Amino acid sequence: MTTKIINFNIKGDTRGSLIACEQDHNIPFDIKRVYYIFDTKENVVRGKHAHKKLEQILICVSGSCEIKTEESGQTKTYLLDSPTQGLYIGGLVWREMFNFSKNAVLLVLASDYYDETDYIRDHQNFLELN
Ligand code: T46
Repeated sequence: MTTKIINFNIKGDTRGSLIACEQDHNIPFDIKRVYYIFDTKENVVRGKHAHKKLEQILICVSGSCEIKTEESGQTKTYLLDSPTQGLYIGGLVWREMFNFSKNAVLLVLASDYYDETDYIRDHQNFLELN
């Protein structure tokens, strides 16, 4: 299985909450890139691709969104609505992100730099490799 929810430890005190993401501690890969997705319009579906090698953790640090994953003929839908949870996606997994709330900010930690050659954007091609 190459998708799983990671629950982060909260460093909370009377002032509020803080979560630290640390490579090799609560993040199971070296973090080479961080990006975030925000201001996604209503009814938009993002993603619609798989990666050959990239590992990522998706954290909805504000608002909510849903992630549909597909691998080995199985689909799962995850609701990300808390900054205390991350969705790990590794390997050959088709992913679609949808139902973004107005204030949604999806933070992504990635194991490698941006590389278009690592993307599989054709679903039929993905099914043949999966
Ligand atoms: C993924 C999901 C969760 C860059 O120039 N650098 C980057 O690091 C990224 C991620 C994208 N871009 C460019 C490429 C496109 O021109 O930004 C534009 C939007 O990227 P894309 O259409 O791939 O975005 P999403 O939201 O469909 O997918 C992204 C990631 O690309 C992908 O790896 O797994 O978020």
